[in-house]
Amino acid sequence: MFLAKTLLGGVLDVVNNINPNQFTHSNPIPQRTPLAYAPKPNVNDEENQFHRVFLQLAGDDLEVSPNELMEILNRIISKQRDLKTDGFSIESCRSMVAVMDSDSSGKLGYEEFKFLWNNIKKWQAIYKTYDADHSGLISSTELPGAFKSAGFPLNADLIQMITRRYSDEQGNMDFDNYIGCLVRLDAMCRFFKTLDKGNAGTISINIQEWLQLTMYS
Ligand SMILES: [Ca+2]
Ligand SMILES: [Ca+2]
Ligand SMILES: [Ca+2]
Repeated sequence: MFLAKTLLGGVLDVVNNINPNQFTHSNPIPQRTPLAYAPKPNVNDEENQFHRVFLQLAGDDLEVSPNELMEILNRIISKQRDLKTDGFSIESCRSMVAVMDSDSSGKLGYEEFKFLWNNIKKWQAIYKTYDADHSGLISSTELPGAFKSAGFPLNADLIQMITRRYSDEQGNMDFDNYIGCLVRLDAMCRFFKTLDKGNAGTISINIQEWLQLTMYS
């Protein structure tokens, strides 16, 4: 009981001294548009090209499953020599799909996937910029700047907690952990904003909502 209280106290402390309005999370994921799969004449080449790539990756069901996501991400990062990673695990891909799955299909449709993809591209550029010593890893001193640049100016307590969860014993975060962490952080901030309707900085949720949020993530 004492331990539980202490742990909860620690979490509450962390939560109390941050201001959610400082965070610049992504906009809401666009709702599924059934005709979005077919290339449209009025969109640019880049969009059409992305459509084609998506169709290839997604296969017959037109959705990207956690396994398909893992395959794509690992194929791409294996070509990036300046990023250190031990590869995306199926568990981290399941988690990313869960927090991005706005229509609860269990997989990523076109809009959901595009949303995730654009964020990964943006965060990859930040990773390379903030990897000041070119170690291929984000060290504990590089981390605050990188996360701030991604839109999340975290306080020291949160940086410490994130390092404990996502970095190795030397305090280094590799690329797959970094992306997994940011996808989750961004999604959790988005969920918070959705629930914080009056922009008060606090939310009230019941056990059902809490479990839906935390167990499918
Ligand atoms: Ca598929
Ligand atoms: Ca989905
Ligand atoms: Ca580094």
